[in-house]
Amino acid sequence: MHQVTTHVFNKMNIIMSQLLILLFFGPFCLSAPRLSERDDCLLENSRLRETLKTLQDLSQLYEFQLNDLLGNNYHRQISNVFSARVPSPQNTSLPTTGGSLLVYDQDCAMVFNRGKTENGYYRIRPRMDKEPFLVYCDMSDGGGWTVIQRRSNGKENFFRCELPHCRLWEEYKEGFGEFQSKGDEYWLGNDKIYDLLLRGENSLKIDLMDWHGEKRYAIYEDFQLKNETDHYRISFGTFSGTAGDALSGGSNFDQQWSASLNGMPFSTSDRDNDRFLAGSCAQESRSGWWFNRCHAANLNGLYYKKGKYTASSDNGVVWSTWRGLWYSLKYTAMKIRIPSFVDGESGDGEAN
Ligand SMILES: [Ca+2]
Repeated sequence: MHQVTTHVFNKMNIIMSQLLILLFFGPFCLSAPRLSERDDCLLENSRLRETLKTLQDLSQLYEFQLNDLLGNNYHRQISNVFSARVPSPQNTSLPTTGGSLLVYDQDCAMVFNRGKTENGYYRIRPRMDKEPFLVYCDMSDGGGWTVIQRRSNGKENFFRCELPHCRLWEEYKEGFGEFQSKGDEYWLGNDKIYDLLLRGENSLKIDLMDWHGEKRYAIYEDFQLKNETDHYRISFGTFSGTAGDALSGGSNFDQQWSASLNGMPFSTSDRDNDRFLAGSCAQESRSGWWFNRCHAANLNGLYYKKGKYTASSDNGVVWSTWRGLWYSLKYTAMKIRIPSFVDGESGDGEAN
């Protein structure tokens, strides 16, 4: 705790000195005489103003962190997810010259770092060469979580197959669902998730709730996807949480051999990339997901409006290490964030 507080203090001092330098030397260009130099100065001033704004935002963030560290005793140092890492100013991409003044945040952490700490839908743009898009930002749990998947009421069909033209792969690639109100369900889209994760190390947190309102969560460090050529192959690091490590297939070796999703490609009913030779996991599990032979977790499965269900295969919204394969959950959210600093003791997310 002491080390982290000192770290934040040091960061604040650096930020403050950078701010002072900018305030002293920023405006000198305004008196530049010749046109080309004047243009250069205007550009330089514009750049400095953006840097100043970024530093002010970071200063505000560090102040928030410091207050939080001083005021709370629940910070944990075991996991990287809770270590004191925030983007440094030099890593923050700044607009270049002229052009559109509309600058989008690259993810919900950047939205949060700019002081927008309300839950809700925000337009983000992880890549400048692609269009911005709406996403739900979960500002609880320390804030800044970009939500890539939500289930809460069963209104959205996650088995998007209308015969004879199943376009499941394309649907999961592009994303689907509603992006308006808090309860809306969606899959953000494999390309967008890939672009978000490409920007650096990310943690995945999965919030779950059953039909009695009981909540659990699972955190995976270093969550990554490969690109479409490699079928959005998934990988993840250390697990922590209260729901059990279902993405790794469960506790014993046999289960892990058939159900660990680490290193598995994404499958849909029109693209069978699983290891189940006799059939299609995605078809059986009514889902687009990463499958082995087949799974111990399938959060894109069929939404049953009750907990326990019966079916020819385990095709519900399943997290087997908590409620088993034959219990379909009421609420799920998958959210990603750069390793950051704050964690609420409950860790339950904002399941409604
Ligand atoms: Ca197969």
